[in-house]
Amino acid sequence: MKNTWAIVVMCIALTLTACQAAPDSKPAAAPVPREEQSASEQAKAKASEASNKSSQTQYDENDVSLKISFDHGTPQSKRDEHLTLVAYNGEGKRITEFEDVHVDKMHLIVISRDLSVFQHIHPHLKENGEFMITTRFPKGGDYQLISTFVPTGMGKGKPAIVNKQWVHVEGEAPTAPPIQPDKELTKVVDGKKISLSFNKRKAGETVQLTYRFEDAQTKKPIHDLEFYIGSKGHVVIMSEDSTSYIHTHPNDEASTGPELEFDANFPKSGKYKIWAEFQREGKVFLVSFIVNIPE
Ligand SMILES: [Cu+2]
Repeated sequence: MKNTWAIVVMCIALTLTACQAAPDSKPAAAPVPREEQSASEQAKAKASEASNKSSQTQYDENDVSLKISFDHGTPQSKRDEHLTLVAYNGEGKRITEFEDVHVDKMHLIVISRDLSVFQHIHPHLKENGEFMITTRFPKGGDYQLISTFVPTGMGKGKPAIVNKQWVHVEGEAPTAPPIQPDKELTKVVDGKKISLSFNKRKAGETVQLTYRFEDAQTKKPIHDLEFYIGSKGHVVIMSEDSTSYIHTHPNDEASTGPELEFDANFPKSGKYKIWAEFQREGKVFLVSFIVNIPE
């Protein structure tokens, strides 16, 4: 049973990764003129324009759209915001049944444009097909809402739907420090020392990320990581320009530490922020790093 679950988790992980990589790989795969740089730059600009538009119009490549609304109308920072999310099929009919994706029916990732705010929350599904969740935006500004879900009857093996939308949150918006790659990929969180290493850093190829855990005081390796929402770890990656999103899970869900390996494909060179969530002794902990991925 455990094995079956691990395989299911891995399958979902693979489809998620494949699905999320797709929108960003499209511009690169498009027939870009062979000639000078300016032509390819134009193509790039067009592609990014298209992706911006798509987030605003709730476009989804699978014909499924998602309407997100706020009880207060316009969301504001530093107060409870009640969100309602409703999915519609290609004919505009409300979808009411969903499969589990890592235990929950929907995963909602909230990331501010400056990458300083990260939330991974799980809206609750009502019988009428409305997903509801209450959250707080710590400051004003633009946020990307990334919802992952699988409507029932979508067909086996189909990738989960990853819907991305921007929302503007009213309120004071202090400027965040510019995104700077971390010099050292080691941090101490709640008494745990967490290190991240790469087998290589290269855009457009599968790269292996290894997280290592040890007790910050005793230096003893940690061997008792637990499942958190159906996985031993959730790694979410966003490019500096907020267009490339990756969500990946450990290659070996049976591992409990001290190391967990993840595969990821960074579609293009540049700076990325990487958030990772793990659980130990019933407590979830989050660690983030900023890295540079060369060409
Ligand atoms: Cu995950």
